[in-house]
Amino acid sequence: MEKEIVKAWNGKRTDKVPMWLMRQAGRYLPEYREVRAKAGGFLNMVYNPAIAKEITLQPLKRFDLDAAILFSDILVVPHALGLKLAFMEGEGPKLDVVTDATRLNENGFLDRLAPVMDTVAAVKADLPKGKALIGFVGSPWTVASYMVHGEGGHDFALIRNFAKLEPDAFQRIIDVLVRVTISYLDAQVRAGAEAVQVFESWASAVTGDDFKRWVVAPNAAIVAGFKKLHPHVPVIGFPRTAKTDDLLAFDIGCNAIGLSQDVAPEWAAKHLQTRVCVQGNLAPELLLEGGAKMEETAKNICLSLDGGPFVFNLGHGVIKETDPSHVAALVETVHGFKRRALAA
Ligand code: 1CP
Repeated sequence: MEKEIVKAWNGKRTDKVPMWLMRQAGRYLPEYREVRAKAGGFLNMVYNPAIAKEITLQPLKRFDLDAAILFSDILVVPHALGLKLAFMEGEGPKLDVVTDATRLNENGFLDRLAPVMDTVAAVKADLPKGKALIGFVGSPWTVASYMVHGEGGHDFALIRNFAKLEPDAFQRIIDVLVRVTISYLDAQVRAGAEAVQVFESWASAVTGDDFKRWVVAPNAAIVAGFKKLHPHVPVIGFPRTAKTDDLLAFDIGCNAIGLSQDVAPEWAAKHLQTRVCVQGNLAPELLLEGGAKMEETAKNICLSLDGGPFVFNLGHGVIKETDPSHVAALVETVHGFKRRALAA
């Protein structure tokens, strides 16, 4: 039987509103912090299937969420292409700087990610009944922003400049990322992922024609390549903070579109939900705050998107200072939401 959340991603309006939360596994959970302290570093967790499996399942032990998302990171892709990667406590990721695609080593790419696929298979084997497993990747533009800058928390000046001054060299890097991303998504699905999310977290760093070339085109190529291999596995696109015109241009064959909190749900109901499932979009700051305002806003999002296929989520990841009891209250609010009967 098709799981409820998978049905929703596939475009059906479900009886209840299914939900998961970006960064649902992570530093706001004391059990995550405990494992992290013992593991001695983020990458030690990501490449250890027993630990990564435990962390992936931690939020489902506490909360009645409808899906688990693989515990990993978007930067394992450049790492598996041979770039040095480190996650410094409190500083975010550091990566070798690359502006020349010939430095990327595609040979053995998937072999180096074998532990991640082992995690997927191990989680799948132990997944509670009715829950789905989400695999994911970062989109080429977002991943390339870390490769060109060598770190997170940057201002996109270097990548914008590089794309403008050396579009052919930049295109070659994007082309490698498109290719390996399709094979990595394929491997995650073969290992057991039931849906995949493509994170274009930095979509709003480009607009207009640049958005079309560096955001829309590579994502469209990934979705098309993936759909050839897995026509029935839902793809969720997440072009975070893209402007509404750009969001419309992002209609590239994804089954669902994830929305950040800056998009009005009423707008999405009218312009997106008629064609795709909509996923989103409570502000993580409201989850941090908790209480009546969070619950009212969550209900209003459910009401606005009640007319079609809908999966509840945040507009971005859970903030690390969030009290886990707020997550429990949010799950109760969303799952308690009564959808209206639609005229047949
Ligand atoms: O414990 C720690 O200190 C590490 C914090 C952390 C975690 C928990 C990082 C470092 N990555 C992750 C896990 C992670 N990353 C997941 C796991 C599944 C889940 O959602 O529960 C996922 C899907 C990601 C994806 C990811 N990594 C994105 C896309 C989503 C988003 O948040 O926009 C991005 C941009 C990254 C890069 C990254 N990894 C980690 C950090 C701190 C960052 C952001 C750096 C920056 O600000 O530029």
